[in-house]
Amino acid sequence: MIYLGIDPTAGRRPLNYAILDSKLNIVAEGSGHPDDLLRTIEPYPDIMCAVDAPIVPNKGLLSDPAKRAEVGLSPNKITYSRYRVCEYELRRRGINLYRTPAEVETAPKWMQAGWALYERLREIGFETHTPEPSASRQFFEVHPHATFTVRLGHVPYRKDTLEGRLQRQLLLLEEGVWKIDEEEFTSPDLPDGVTTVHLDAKEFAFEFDSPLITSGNIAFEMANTGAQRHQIVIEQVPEDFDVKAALMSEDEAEGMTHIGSTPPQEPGDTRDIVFTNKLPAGRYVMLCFMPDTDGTQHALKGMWSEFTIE
Ligand SMILES: [Cu+2]
Repeated sequence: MIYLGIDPTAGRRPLNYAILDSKLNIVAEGSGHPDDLLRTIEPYPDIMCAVDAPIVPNKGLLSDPAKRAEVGLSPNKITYSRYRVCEYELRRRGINLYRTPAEVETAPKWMQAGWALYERLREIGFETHTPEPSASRQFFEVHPHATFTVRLGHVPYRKDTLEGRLQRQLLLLEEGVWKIDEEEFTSPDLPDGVTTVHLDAKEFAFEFDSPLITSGNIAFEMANTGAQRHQIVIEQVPEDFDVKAALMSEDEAEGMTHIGSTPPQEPGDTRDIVFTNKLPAGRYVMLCFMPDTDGTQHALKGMWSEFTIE
């Protein structure tokens, strides 16, 4: 069995996709035309496929008084009458998403790309997923924002913000549903000439001896001395970068350069953080985006620090 995720778009390459094997390792990812994708998946008899697009145009069920009564809407009003039932169910739970029209021609281009794709998949034996499946190739509709909201237990930050990306990546990492194959967490010996800076991570601060950071030839020896799990994310930022404002903002922070990050560290853990390349002169911020018991990210509770390399 392989797992295939597809995101239809309105762009020149009408879909993005990723394929995971049965052990959830990424075996392929890319973008292109349905033809390219169908060639790629041809060798696999068993495929579970999730598509980020409505599976059918709107059937108008919510304009039927009986159906409206059944889902708790006032039968003779028109609220939500232009939404699909699933869209109404998500929206009334605070999860906003697109509205799927009834007419194919008036639908956004990416939805049309989605319907064309579902059709192509049907032609090669895919059937809609059911709880007791008979087909070995199945697809279903997903709405990733809804999935992340349910898994996290709250609505995440927008996906185009740094915080939002990290929330999603951490969730995937923690639930073990995604493995990053090109990153390896090893314990290499420290190269010569490297100054090791001890770093305590606890609720909710990083503590380290900043005068020790005299050049970019450094390594951190991070110890989680707190009671919760912590991580360190290091970003290089411009001289005039307002870290607090960036953390509070819904918009994507501009000018940050990602240097590296650790996976979540358990209380009591110690980890050496070694940089492959000597850090260039500049201003750096370290942050922890692990969630507190109330779901707030540690960085928002003050778990961030900065250092400068001359
Ligand atoms: Cu933390």
